[in-house]
Amino acid sequence: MTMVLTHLCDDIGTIIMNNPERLNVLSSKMVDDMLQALDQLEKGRARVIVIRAYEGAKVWSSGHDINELPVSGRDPLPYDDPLETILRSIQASPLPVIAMIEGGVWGGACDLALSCDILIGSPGGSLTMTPAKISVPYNASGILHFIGIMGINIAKEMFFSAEPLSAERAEKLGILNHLVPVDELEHFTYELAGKIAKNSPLSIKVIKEQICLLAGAHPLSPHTFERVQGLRRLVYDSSDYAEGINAFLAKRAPLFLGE
Ligand code: YZS
Repeated sequence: MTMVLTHLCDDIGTIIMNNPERLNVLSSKMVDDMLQALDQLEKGRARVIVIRAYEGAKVWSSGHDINELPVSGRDPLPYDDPLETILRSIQASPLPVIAMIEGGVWGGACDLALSCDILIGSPGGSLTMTPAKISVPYNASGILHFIGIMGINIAKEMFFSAEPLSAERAEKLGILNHLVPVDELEHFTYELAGKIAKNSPLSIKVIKEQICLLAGAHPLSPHTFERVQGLRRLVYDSSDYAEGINAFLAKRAPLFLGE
């Protein structure tokens, strides 16, 4: 039985985490199903993806399946851990991914939400980082991820206190892009997704990867610099680039072909 529901409508793909009994715990089965859904949507017509929980969820996701954490002596979050795999897949996806968040987000599910490109939450929701609660050291890529998004002091408070960070505070801190009343959350999310879906997929794909590469805050290696230049050339050499300019000048909607 699949743990996710997948939809595609108007070039917007949706992945619904759908395991109410276990509060959308990120078990290896849930992650496998999410990876399949992501792959299917990336290969299809989707131009933007929304990741959400089932309707009315009080818990968006309860994080890594604690039952699957390895017994002592082994790294609880190794590179090939299912949770780490889905985080990298979302970050590396050529499509913009929107996290539509209602309810509580726990542990590794916070990293999952933060791996999305845009986060939209609603009052009453929260983000709680729990490694210190179950004596998990977390991991370098995850910690760097939190520092990069929320700054060192908020990251320390989240990790050290393991206390919920309210959606209201997360929006003030710029962690959430938008805070929307829960009864408007779906409409707001899909309206924004629709606007993104109308723009140049090639340009968005290339800008997303450039942001990811440059946000790494490491000195640019020659390889990274040349990769960034090559990505940019992909777009300004494309017919979409000419189409975008011609459509604007002709005052008509662009027809982007992704090439
Ligand atoms: O008792 P049953 O069998 O019905 O199962 C319960 C919970 O045990 C289960 N469950 C989980 N099972 C495995 N791993 C989880 N993360 C997990 N969360 C929940 O789901 C059934 C319903 O849970 P209840 O506790 O009865 O529900 P409720 O009283 O509404 O409380 C909901 C919360 C989410 C507050 C509560 O379930 C909870 O605190 N769950 C643990 C949340 C957590 O700490 N997640 C982070 C796990 N760790 C990680 O993601 C990383 C390794 S790290 O720690 O590094 O961030």
